[in-house]
Amino acid sequence: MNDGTIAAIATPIGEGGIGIVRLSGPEAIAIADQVFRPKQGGRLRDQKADRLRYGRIVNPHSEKTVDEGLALVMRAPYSYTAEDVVELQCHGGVIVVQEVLSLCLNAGAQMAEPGEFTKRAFLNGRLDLSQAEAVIDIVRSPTRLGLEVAVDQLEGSLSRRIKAIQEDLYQITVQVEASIDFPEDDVPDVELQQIEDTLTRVLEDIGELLETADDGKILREGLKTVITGKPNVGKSSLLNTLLDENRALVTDIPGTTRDSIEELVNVRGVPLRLIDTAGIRESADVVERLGVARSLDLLQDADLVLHVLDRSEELTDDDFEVLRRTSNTRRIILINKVDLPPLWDVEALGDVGDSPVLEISLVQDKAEAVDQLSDVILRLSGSGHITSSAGSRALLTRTRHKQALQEAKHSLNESLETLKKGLPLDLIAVDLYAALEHLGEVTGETVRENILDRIFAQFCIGK
Ligand SMILES: Nc1nc2c(ncn2[C@@H]2O[C@H](COP(=O)(O)OP(=O)(O)OP(=O)(O)O)[C@@H](O)[C@H]2O)c(=O)[nH]1
Ligand SMILES: [Mg+2]
Repeated sequence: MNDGTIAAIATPIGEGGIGIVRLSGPEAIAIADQVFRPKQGGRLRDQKADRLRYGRIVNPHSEKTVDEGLALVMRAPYSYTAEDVVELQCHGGVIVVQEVLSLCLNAGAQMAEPGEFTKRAFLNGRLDLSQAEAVIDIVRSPTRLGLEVAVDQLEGSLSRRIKAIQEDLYQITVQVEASIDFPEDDVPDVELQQIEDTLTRVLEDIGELLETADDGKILREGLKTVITGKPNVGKSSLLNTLLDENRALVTDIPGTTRDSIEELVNVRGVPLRLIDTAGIRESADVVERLGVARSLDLLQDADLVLHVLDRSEELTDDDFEVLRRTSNTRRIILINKVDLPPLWDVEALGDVGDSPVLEISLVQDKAEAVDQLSDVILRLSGSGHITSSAGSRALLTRTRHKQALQEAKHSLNESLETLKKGLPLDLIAVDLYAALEHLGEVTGETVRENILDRIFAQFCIGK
């Protein structure tokens, strides 16, 4: 797949200052020469690299001008893909950019697959796999902190950690291989102890990395936070308050919210995917029942639940039903409407486990409510420390990384067991190689083609 020349629109479709069509591959410059006429004459293929040329983009059959624009030539290996790359910059309009792309395709380029530019950068050895993944994380990053982590990863923070672990394992492998070659020699005890120490240290390193997986996932995807409670308790008011805009309808009619609404909120650097849901109650209304069913589904895979209760109304079975359903989830209980005369107090809730309980008003003191809630969210999401140290360390940002490291850990635990049982050294070789292979999956050394396709399919076309 890596030998053709690909083309794609690299800028978002819509009106903008400029639109860019990007070409990459051996014929990139020749194709650009077919459709681009430099104002000063000559051809792109004869010019020095890394120079912008002003000129006309034309239909080569009629020489008719499609737009005026600039051409930027980058020669292999000094480009994003490490291949010859040309960027044709024209005016940023929906039709004009598509016209320029068509010209390139007619001149012999193939339409790029999603993520194909980055995939080529990986296949050509310019980025490893975790760095390529960081590219999409940079584009999608929901907060500045997430961006910092992604940029670190692009610069190799995770790759370096993995490589260091691999180095240690290679060292052991060499020792083990040596003992296999000379089976009659007894391996000295010192050496066995050394191997055991290194294995233990590597396991600790892997354990440390695995501990970062939750933070990494939160920073990349956001903490899935579901606001729940019976109707009219103030769930939509809470969404609006945290968003600081009137996103959801708020009325004093119970059952106002029918469908769930999701918005991204930045709580002191921690991204929350905040979801307002329909109030949970028994209802005869078909639409409301569908909304309630959806709310219950959302509760199933929430990372965090914000359970809102109304202190100015008697507690009902619906309140206790929601408490029961969320008892095994990380949750915060928000006793709302404390500006109104109370009809019950915290004790009435019974045992709520270790869920923090806050008393708030979303009408009288919004800022105070947001402050209190932010403190608790930071503490509870286990991400208070993310904000202080995320930029300075490697984080596992994907389930893929986590799985690979868990498998590596498993193999290494096996080899440690074998070693401790005093069994022949060559028995641990298999597990060592398995661990090395799993570690290589993170950086893409040992990853299979179908996995690669899945990873790059998440990218947009032109990236
Ligand atoms: N006095 C007082 N009223 C509040 C407070 N929070 C919300 N309300 C009012 O309570 C009513 C219901 O608020 P919503 O935010 O729509 O409640 P909800 O839980 O989303 O309701 P449903 O969508 O019907 O499930 C509105 O009239 C709000 O203005 C509060 O802290 N104090
Ligand atoms: Mg609502």
